[in-house]
Amino acid sequence: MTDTDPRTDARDLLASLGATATSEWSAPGRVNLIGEHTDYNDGFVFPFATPHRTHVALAPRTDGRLRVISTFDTVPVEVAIADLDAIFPTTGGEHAVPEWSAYPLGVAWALIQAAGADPTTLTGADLAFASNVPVGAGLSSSAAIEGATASALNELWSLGLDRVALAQVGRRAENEAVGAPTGIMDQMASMLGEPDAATFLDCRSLETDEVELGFAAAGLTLLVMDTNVKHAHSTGGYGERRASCEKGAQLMGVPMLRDLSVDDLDRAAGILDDVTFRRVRHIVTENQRVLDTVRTLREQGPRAIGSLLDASHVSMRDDFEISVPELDLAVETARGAGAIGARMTGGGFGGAAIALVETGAVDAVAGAVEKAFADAGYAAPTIFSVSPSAGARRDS
Ligand code: GAF
Repeated sequence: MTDTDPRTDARDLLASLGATATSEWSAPGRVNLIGEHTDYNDGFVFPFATPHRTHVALAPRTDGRLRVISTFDTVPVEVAIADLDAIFPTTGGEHAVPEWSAYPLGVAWALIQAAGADPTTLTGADLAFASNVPVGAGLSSSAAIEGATASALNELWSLGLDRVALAQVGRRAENEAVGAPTGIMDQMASMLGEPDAATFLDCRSLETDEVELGFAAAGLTLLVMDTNVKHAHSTGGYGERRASCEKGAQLMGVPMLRDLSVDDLDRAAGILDDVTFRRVRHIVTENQRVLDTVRTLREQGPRAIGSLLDASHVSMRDDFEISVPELDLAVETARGAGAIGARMTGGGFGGAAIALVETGAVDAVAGAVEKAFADAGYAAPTIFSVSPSAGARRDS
């Protein structure tokens, strides 16, 4: 994350390679309002794009090579487009290129695969990246890189893929080039975001509906409380949770946990061991909470969704066990200070929580959370408000 304007930073970085941008692109991070770990179970999610964006400045090359550079690592990485097949797919995060560059280069590889393009015919490019999406905060800095890269190269190479196809390209890069076994939510949110709306996504059909949130009109603000506890989904707990879900579906005799409803939970309790049952219960009830949130928003407005956000957090804390003490403290303190509802957001094991707050109470809630962290001896959280923003786009 840079403090300066990331669009200017990306352009300047490209200039430092001796290249001049012919196009500039950006894609946002995302906040998930509700629906956690449901995406890879073919379920429902309800994210929105953040105002934080990753920018890429692009200059074509004549030699069939891709060179990527970013403000995170100003040593450029250069590969021949024709060699991408030899680098990807990779497994277990073992990259032949530095980890950050596996995101844009993996997207280039996945784009070529998706379009069935002949790599030897494709124009090379220099791509320079800068971002103000917080990294490791559960706000999907990775989908922002993927969305910006996919959009830029899709046009450079005249591939004509639509936004959903570009989201699938981003997910494939993340799964097979970076080695993180994630679902499709983040890439869809980053590609499809619209101001003042969240994307209600059915992860099985990939059908979407943009649902107006109306927070500002209702006098509400959505706060992000980044605990600054960093996480990564290419290692550890994320993959274990995914494996538990697959085990639960198999033992329950369904293709995916999406195919279970709350009416199946009694039967599940008789079949599954305690841990697998609780993992399954989280997914089944979380899917229902997404549906309830969308319906409640439409019928009663945003003030009525607080208890659904709260219940989602409890389910992630107790059943799915992906929260950490810092997230629980942020959520409990925000609620105690008057938030309408609060929950951790994203994959968990660190990252950020969100709180829906009366706009007039923002300072009181933020102050209470900061004080609680100081009292607990935790590093200071980073607290800011977000409003739903536009998805990936060409900026010039
Ligand atoms: C991460 C993943 F990338 C998403 O696909 C999703 O599973 C999320 O964690 C949890 O809801 O952001």
